[in-house]
Amino acid sequence: MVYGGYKFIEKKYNPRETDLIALFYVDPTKGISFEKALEAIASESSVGTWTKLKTIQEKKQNKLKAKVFWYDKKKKLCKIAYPIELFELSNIPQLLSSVAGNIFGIKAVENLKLLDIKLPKIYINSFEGPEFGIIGVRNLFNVKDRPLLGSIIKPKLGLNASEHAKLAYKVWIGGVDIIKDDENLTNQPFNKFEERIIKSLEARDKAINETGERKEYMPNITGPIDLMMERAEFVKNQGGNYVMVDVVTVGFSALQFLRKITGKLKLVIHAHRAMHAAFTRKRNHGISMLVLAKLLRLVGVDQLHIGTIVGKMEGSKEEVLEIKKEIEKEIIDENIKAKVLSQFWYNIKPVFPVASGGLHPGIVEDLVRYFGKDIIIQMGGGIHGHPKGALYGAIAARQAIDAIMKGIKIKEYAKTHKELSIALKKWGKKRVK
Ligand code: CAP
Ligand code: MG
Repeated sequence: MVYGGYKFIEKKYNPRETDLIALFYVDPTKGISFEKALEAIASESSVGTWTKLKTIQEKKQNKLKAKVFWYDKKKKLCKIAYPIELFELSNIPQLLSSVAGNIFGIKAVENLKLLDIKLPKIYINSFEGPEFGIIGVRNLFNVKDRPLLGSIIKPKLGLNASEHAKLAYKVWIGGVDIIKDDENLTNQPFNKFEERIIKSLEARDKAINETGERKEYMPNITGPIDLMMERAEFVKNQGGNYVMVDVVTVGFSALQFLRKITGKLKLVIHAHRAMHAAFTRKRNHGISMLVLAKLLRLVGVDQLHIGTIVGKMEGSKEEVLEIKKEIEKEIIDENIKAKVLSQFWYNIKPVFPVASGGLHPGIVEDLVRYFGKDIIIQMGGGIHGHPKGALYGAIAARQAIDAIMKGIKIKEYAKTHKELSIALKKWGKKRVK
């Protein structure tokens, strides 16, 4: 089978250590054979086009072209090895333009999903990875062994800066460790960025003094990179230790630049993934959340939303737990059934997984059963929707975590903790649909 003059299927090819390997789900267009579709994908994502070229000798291309070295027609899966010379080290946009670019639009495929990418050591080593990672964040809070508790100020939009800070203070006093802005709150006329940061950090410091616990605030600095740079510096100058970024909407170019800034300023990056589901959600088309999570670990976010299994956002148990493994572990074994390639992470620190979306005190037991204790559990409505208000909601959420840490069933603990008992009366242990 030849496509554009070259043969890309080479089942005898044995990938080199330095090759980058991509795992795809491939659904050929009606009338196109599976092999033809594989040829078209390998060609378009490496060196070829639709016709044979007169501009380069075949021998040279054979060295540089992508090779389809494995495929399973029944499962519609294939592995493609790309010589590392095709990529610019420490340049994620260029990587995506290759293995996640034109190929999604070629007529030879009806559907195409990039499921995983195995990154070679030379590529991994061209990135810094997280500045803090799980250990660095735990040291910041001096909390070594329990899940961290976060809250998102709700409503998403509508409060002014003073109301935002006052609500944050209540939730910190109630027992929450970290408070974040919502993903679409940045600098609106009713809640100006600088005023919110100043007032919220004052509230944070007041809560620290009154509780004796470390508390942190994650301001959303999302915007054009020059603005994000200014905002990161402003947060640092006001005594902040975190920035929150909507990493998909700002894009990898801005994120790679921002990572340099936060490295110098020693700011923790909390990565919100708003818009990811536009391309991760469909089983048979797009780019997996696993690939997105790997690239974000590589660039160096410290905390990343990975899904909840039990909350309001989609994400199966298998998929979410594979993502958790991928951002935490140093060595990942290949598991084709789970559509995961092997991966070494060398000296790239682990990223703190964040579970958020439709969570409330009644499902904290489920969360810890699935995720263990290395998890940041974030509640928006599950705290701000408490019948007795946000302070009670925060107390109830912290009581749920305290119960787990004491090995007491939440229902039992609620008998002697009224804030938790009111939350369970309202939401029970049900999963938000
Ligand atoms: C959660 C949240 C988060 C989502 C993000 C929201 O609020 O603030 O943005 O969890 O989803 O706006 O929905 P609630 P994911 O606690 O009130 O649901 O973590 O899947 O990216
Ligand atoms: Mg949100």
